[in-house]
Amino acid sequence: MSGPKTVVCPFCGFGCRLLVDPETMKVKPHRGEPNRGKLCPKGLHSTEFVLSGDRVKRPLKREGSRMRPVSWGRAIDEISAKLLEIRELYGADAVAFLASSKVSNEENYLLQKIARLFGTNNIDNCARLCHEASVHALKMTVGAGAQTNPYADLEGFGAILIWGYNPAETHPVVMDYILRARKNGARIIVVDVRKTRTMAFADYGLIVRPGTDITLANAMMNVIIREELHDEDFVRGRTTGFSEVRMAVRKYTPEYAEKITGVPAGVIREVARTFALAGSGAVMWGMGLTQHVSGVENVMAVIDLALLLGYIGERGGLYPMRGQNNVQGAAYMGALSEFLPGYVPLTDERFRKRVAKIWGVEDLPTERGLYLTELWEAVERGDLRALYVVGENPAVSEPNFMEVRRALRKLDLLVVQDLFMTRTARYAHYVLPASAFCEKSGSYMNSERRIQWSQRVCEPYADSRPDWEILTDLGRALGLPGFNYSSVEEITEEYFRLFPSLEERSVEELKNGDGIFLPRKRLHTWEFATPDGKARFIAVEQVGPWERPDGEYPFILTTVRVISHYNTGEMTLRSPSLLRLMGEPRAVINRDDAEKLGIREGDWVEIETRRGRIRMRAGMGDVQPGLIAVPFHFKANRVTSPALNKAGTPEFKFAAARIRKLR
Ligand SMILES: Nc1nc2c(c(=O)[nH]1)N[C@H]1C(S)=C(S)[C@@H](COP(=O)(O)OP(=O)(O)OC[C@H]3O[C@@H](n4cnc5c(=O)[nH]c(N)nc54)[C@H](O)[C@@H]3O)O[C@H]1N2
Ligand SMILES: Nc1nc2c(c(=O)[nH]1)N[C@H]1C(S)=C(S)[C@@H](COP(=O)(O)OP(=O)(O)OC[C@H]3O[C@@H](n4cnc5c(=O)[nH]c(N)nc54)[C@H](O)[C@@H]3O)O[C@H]1N2
Ligand code: SF4
Ligand SMILES: [Mo]
Repeated sequence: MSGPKTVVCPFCGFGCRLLVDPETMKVKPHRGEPNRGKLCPKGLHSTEFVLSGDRVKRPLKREGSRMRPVSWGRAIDEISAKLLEIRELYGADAVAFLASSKVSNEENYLLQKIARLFGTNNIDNCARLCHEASVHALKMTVGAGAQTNPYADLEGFGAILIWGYNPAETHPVVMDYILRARKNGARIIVVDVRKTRTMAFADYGLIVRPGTDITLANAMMNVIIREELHDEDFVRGRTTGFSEVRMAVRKYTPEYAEKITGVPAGVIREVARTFALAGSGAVMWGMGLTQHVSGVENVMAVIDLALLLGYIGERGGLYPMRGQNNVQGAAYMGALSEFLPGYVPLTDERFRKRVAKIWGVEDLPTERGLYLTELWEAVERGDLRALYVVGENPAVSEPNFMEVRRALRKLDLLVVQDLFMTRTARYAHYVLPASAFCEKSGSYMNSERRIQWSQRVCEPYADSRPDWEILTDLGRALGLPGFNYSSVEEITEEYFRLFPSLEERSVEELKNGDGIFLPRKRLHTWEFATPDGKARFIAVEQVGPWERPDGEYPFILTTVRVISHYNTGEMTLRSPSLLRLMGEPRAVINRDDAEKLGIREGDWVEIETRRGRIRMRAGMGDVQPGLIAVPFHFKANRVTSPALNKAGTPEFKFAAARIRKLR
């Protein structure tokens, strides 16, 4: 008798748990934390892409322009031989590995272990395209690069400030927490460049001009400091650098900010007061802040705002809402080119040597590896020769993807380990079929840093294998020490040993409860994770964007998400139920702009930037004049800007563009 199995949703970083019936593969919501009996349509239909029949069935090898089946043994032997040959000829840094925010902690842990034992820190994942700016800003200000509080805390706060983030489409179940907070009296403030679905639930909806968020945040701080609404005890006792912020925001009066941001000065004053007088509050943010050349500074500005009010610990929280179901886990497991597991810097000799010892070697490489977004130029320069991709689709998700595709074609070795023949897999020399989330067990970490166990529901499809099994074989074939895992739990136990707060916990405990928070439920309650225990204010000035509208390209192109599509579409487009719910993505423009250009709802339009053009249908919507909002899924990255911020994240949210009606 097999009852329903508990698995972690394979889509967004909120981290719902699903109950899946192994007989029918039908999904129901789990009643426990964090989703409490709720799911969005993606979770509800998440087994459909697994069963789509469109999966890669067996390992494939390129022969000329064709892909031919090859045995697992031969594929692994040939791939490892080629990797070793490239290392011999060009050094370990001529190889890079891309980990996946879709695979388990154990699998990410193994891949970064392979990279580092192989001799390179060229290991990265799509966090780079996403919240890496938040990680850098949080590290510098509060000392730890992750969400500070659990979702449950949201329900008790006096205000929630939602900035460049549209959870009604992107994390539907967190809306439940936000709406309960509102019922409990919280004031909801949303800042975006267009009227979003989330704004429909807000007390205040502020429409800013794209890329002017620092000005708005500084103006709010200007009001709070001038009116002495900040928490003086907190600022004095628990922070440093306040006087610099006070100086820096002096010129950002609401009247000045109105000119830059378009938000009326009176509204800035009212919202600043409302947020300050709420007594407690959360700041939640998303890609509207991070995907700018000023991404790191944007995030610092909203952190400063929270620090000013002492909205930390019991009185508030910082919520960089993570995108993919295991992007937080991939980062904690060390699948980032500038950090060891636990976001520990590569230069921390004590920790690095401890990890090396557990792995059976003397030391690990110390130089930062390439960012995901730096790989393509490295290929062009001839520095990077081989790329091993697990569960990512950079041929669609990277900015200016025509350049990326050119680089993929130039590689001596491209291995893609995925469920499907993705756009990226089309360039591969080897494609290795991975088993899907419900065909394997393992642990995942959601945005609130809750590690949850996911049970295996069914047998692996065709000749596919769980990622951890493939990587165990690869590690062994490369001659790396310690790659003789015979169960996923052995890997769980190994990563538990890296984190002091997990040392006393057991895999059994993880399997049976509502998960384990790493390192604990709430961060910074008494002390910040910085060397002196104090948070650091960092004053920031408005910077960017990289490219500005001009006579030739008078519009601003931003890229956004819609509820029924997911990232590059490989999973959602293979789900019949989701396909029925999906509309065709449309480029949304302002009615007045449309009228001037003779564009009507549903017309085909061409959008052009300095990188190229895309065609799609137009939609009329609540966007400000001069803005085009395009769903990013599928083709937007043919034209987006390649400019990167300090954390290596591209400016997906701002490009100079023009639009015309097609006849
Ligand atoms: N349905 C669905 N859900 C998803 C995903 C998906 O593809 N589909 N992807 C998952 C992933 S990987 C992630 S990272 C999350 C992302 O979740 P979000 O961060 O909510 O996603 P986006 O729609 O990319 O961007 C959020 C908002 O930023 C606004 N914005 C753009 N430019 C600016 C600006 O200059 N200032 C301000 N203030 N706002 C701006 C946009 O209008 C948009 O409403 O979603 C996750 N969930
Ligand atoms: N213009 C624009 N571009 C963007 C963004 C934007 O807002 N605007 N957002 C960026 C962001 S935030 C992100 S996170 C990226 C996302 O970029 P990607 O991570 O490249 O996109 P996904 O479509 O999520 O790709 C996940 C892949 O994992 C595979 N997969 C699923 N489960 C498994 C498994 O168990 N094992 C293996 N091996 N593979 C599996 C899927 O089939 C799919 O091919 O896109 C970025 N690109
Ligand atoms: S809200 Fe996110 S985690 Fe929950 S069911 Fe939807 S996609 Fe899955
Ligand atoms: Mo993301």
